[in-house]
Amino acid sequence: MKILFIVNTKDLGFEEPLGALYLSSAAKRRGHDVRAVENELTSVEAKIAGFRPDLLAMSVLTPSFPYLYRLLRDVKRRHKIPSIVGGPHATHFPEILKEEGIDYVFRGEGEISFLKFLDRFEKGAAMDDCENLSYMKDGQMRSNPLAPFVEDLDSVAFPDRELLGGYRQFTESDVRSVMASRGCPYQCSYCFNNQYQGMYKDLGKRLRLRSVDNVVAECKALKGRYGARMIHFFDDIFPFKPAWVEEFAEKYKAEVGLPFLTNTSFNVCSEQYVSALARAGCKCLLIGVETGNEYFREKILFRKMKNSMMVECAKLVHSHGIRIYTQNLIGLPHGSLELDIETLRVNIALKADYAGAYLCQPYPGTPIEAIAKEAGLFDADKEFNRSFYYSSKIKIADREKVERLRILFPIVVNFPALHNFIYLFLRFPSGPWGVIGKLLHGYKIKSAILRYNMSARSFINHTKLFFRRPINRMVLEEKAGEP
Ligand code: B12
Ligand code: SF4
Repeated sequence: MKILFIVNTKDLGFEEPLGALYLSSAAKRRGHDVRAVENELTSVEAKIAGFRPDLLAMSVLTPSFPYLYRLLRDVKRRHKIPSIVGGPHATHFPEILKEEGIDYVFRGEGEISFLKFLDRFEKGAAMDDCENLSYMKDGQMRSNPLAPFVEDLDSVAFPDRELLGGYRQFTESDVRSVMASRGCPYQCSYCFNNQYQGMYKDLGKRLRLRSVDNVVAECKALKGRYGARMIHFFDDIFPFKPAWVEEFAEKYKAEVGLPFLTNTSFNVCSEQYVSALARAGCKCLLIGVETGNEYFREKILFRKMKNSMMVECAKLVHSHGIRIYTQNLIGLPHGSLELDIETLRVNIALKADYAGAYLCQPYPGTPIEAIAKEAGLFDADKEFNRSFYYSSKIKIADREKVERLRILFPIVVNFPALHNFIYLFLRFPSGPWGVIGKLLHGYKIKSAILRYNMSARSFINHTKLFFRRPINRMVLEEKAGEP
C-alpha cells in the first residue's frame, strides 16, 4: 500500500521528525511504500499526482494543528484519499476526528498498532479491535482502548532517515536527532507528559530506556552512513540510571566519539551523572529553570527544586566543561513582571551560557490551563501561536513589558551589568533589542550549543534555517495573521 506522510517541515529546523520516521520504518518493514512531502499545498498536490497514495498520514502538535488541519482539509476537498492523523495533539484530542478531512485519529505510541491499522485498512476490514484508533462508525465516534507501551524499545526499528532524503534542510545538517529513551519521571503542569502518563496508567512503565548497544548502533550508522558530526538526543530527560550512563560513557566514546547535546533536569545532576556525560562527549545541556521563584515553581509548575540546588548543579556542570542552555517560562498565571525578573536573576546567578525565555502556553487539557481558567486568567479568543515565543492565551499583567522582557532576557543574562537598567529598558519598544537578541542567539548556537567542527555545507544550511524566521516574528505575525 502507498502511504504519503505530510511532514511539517516549515516548523522544523534541522531537527528530524522522529515520529514519522519511526512509523515509516515500521511500515516499510511490512512491505508498504512510504513517501513524504512538505506541508505546502502545491507540493502535496504534485506529490499526490506522481505517487497516487492510498493513505495520507500526518503528525500534529497543538500549536500547528489549526494550520495543518486547514491544509489537510484543502487537499481532501480535491482528492478523495483517506487520512489518518497522530502525534501529541491527536493523542489528547481525538475529537479532531469531527473536523472535515480527518478520517482516522491515532492516539499514543504508533509502531505496533499503526501496522495493525494498515492491515485492516488494506483489507477493508472492521477497525473494532484496532488499538489506539478513533474512527466513525454508524455516525458515532468510537475510540478503541490503547495498546500498552512498547516495552522493549530495542525491538523498534531505527528511524527511516531515507524518508526525508530529498529535503536538504535535514540532509545538509551534520547534527542528527536521536531518542535514547521514552518518557519522563516528572509531571510538570504545563507539559504533555502530565496527561500522557494519566492515559497510559497501568499500561506499562512510563520511563523506558533503549539498551546502550542499541543507541550506540544507531549513532554509529548516523556517523558512517549520513556523515553526522554531532548528535542531538531529544529525550525528555537523558537517561540517568547510573549503570546505564556509565556504560554509555564508555561505549559511546569508544565506538561513536561524536559530541552531543541533550535535555536534562537539575534534579538528576549528580557528580557521577555529569562526569559520565562529559566523558561521553556532552557539550551542552538544555535544562529547565522555568521560574526563579520556588513557590511558583512548585505550586504552579509542579516542579520541586531549590534555587540553591540549581546554582550548585550549574557549577558542577560548568566544572566539567559543559555549557548550559536554560529554558524559562514567563507570563505565568498569577505571575507578574517582578516574578519574571526574579527568574532572570536566577539565570544570572547560575551563569547560564544561553537563557531562552518563552511565554507560558497553557495547552489544552494541562493542569496549568485549569489553573489559568479557574483564576479567570485565560483568554479563549487568542489562537495558539505556532511556537511558544510570540503569544499566549494567559491574561498577563503588564503584558507589553513581559513580551519585551522575553526579547531582553538572553541578552541581559549574557551581559549581567545590563540588569541594573532593566526597568528602564522595558519602558521602550524592544525592536532594536530583537536584532541584538537574534545575533546573540546565532552566536550562542555556534559557540555554546552546537559546539563541534561544523562542515561548511552544514554551516550554510543552519544559517539559512536560522534566518528563515523574521527577527521579530511576533510583530509580523500579529500584523499579517497566521499563514
Ligand atoms: C524533538 C521535539 C521538537 C523538535 C521537533 C518537533 C517535531 N515536530 O518533530 C522541535 C525542536 C522543532 C520542537 C518544536 C516544538 N515543540 Co516539541 N518536542 C520535541 C520532543 C522533545 C520529542 C519529539 C519526538 O521526536 N518524539 C519521539 C517520537 C517517537 O514520538 P512522537 O513524535 O510522539 O511520535 C509517536 C506517536 O506520537 C505516534 N505518532 C506520531 N505521529 C503520528 C502520525 C500518525 C499518522 C500515527 C498513526 C501515529 C503518530 O507514533 C510515534 C511513534 O511511536 C517532544 C517531547 C516528546 N517526548 O515527544 C516535544 C513536544 C512534541 N514539543 C512540544 C511543543 C509544545 C513544541 C513547540 C511549541 C515548542 C517551541 N519551541 O515553540 C514547538 C512547536 C513546533 C511545531 N509547531 O511543530 C510539545 C507538544 C505538546 C502538544 N500538545 O502538542 C511536546 C510534546 C513537549 C511537551 N513537553 O509538551 N519540538
Ligand atoms: S521534566 Fe520536562 S519533559 Fe518531564 S514532565 Fe517536566 S517539562 Fe515535561
